[in-house]
Amino acid sequence: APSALIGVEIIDGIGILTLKNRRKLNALRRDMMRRLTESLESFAEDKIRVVILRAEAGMDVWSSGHDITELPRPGQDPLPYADPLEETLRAIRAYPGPVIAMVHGSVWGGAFDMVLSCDIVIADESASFAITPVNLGLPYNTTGLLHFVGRLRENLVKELFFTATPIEAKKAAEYGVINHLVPSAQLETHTMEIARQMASKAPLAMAAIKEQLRVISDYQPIAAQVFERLQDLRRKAYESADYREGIAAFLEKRQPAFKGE
Ligand code: KGA
Repeated sequence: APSALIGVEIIDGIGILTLKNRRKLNALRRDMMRRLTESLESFAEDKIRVVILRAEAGMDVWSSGHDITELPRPGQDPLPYADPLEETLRAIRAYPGPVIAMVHGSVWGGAFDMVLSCDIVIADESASFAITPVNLGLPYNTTGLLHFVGRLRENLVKELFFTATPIEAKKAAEYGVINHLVPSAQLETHTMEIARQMASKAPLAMAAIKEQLRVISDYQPIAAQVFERLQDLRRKAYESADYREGIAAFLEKRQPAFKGE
């Protein structure tokens, strides 16, 4: 059952959402993303003030990112507006209270975007972060790039995207991906402490501040012509043989050979 792949609990008034697709290293399936979005909506209705997003205990991969087997086939935009992962990112960003990412293990692709969409990141030494669309030949979406540029320095964003290589916890903390880097044994208690502290503050003021910050950081006007040019660049990439090759290579468990066409 899809709902079994997402844990939904409320502990001490804190909403806790747990990724539990262990067999596929928490690949972000569509049904899981719908469940996450719905859970955030019901937490908001129940006036849950703070949410923690985590992976099931004992996993060394926090999430392997977008479920690659569910990516729209080559020739179609891989990250359309209505993609369930995109909907979840919007739900996290619009949640009327803090959403804390609690990270143990490696974070890949769209899961990194999800972590950056949270308000605060608390992680241990096992955490690492990679954004990997160039391993697949996948043209990332403009909104997603804005998420990275809004949070991180541009030279780091470029290094991450162009190498698709994970950065380790220490460097991630240094560069501001992680708010608090704590020993593994303290990850849960430290995260709950910060969650409780935030939950004791004035929720309406917090919701207003979060929404203002969201609108300010989303406000990046692009002329229609410019946006259409960017879409053409993206289309050229997702209609290419390389994107087909990138997906095929992952499914066949081999290295891709990219030709630039
Ligand atoms: N989607 C679907 N299945 C996945 C998956 C994914 N993202 N990642 C892993 N799996 C499956 C994998 O096919 C295998 O299935 C199982 O999970 C264990 O993985 O058992 P099966 O049926 O063969 P694996 O590879 O055997 O484990 P590992 O050797 O321990 O390696 C772990 C990592 C995480 C390093 C490896 O699985 C990996 O590289 N996964 C892909 C990571 C990634 O690049 N994700 C980004 C996805 O793209 C994305 O989010 C976007 C939108 N993007 O980047 O633009």
